[in-house]
Amino acid sequence: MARAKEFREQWNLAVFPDQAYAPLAAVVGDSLVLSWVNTHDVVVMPAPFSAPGDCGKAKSGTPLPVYEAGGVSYSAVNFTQPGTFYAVCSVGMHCYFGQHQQITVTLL
Ligand SMILES: [Cu+2]
Repeated sequence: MARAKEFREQWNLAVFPDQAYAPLAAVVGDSLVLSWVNTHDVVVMPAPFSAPGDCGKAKSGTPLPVYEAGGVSYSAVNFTQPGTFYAVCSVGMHCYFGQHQQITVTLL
């Protein structure tokens, strides 16, 4: 069995095209840690979700718990089932400014 991966990403605005979050491909058992130092959050939105058109719905997403350590805020999610969903920041216009990522989780 493949060793589970822990993906780690800085969670910030992605205003410019070269900052855009590439879709993340994970398998069940992997996890993702998003960390930031400014005011952000992480909500999970089900597919289909497309930005910027659906950014207005971000407030209806499922928020992930936010933890803090040493001045850094972070959220973590363990992928327990296959599917496609989106991690989105619901603060202000952040989603419109590129703070969203498609995550696809597959079985091994
Ligand atoms: Cu944000």
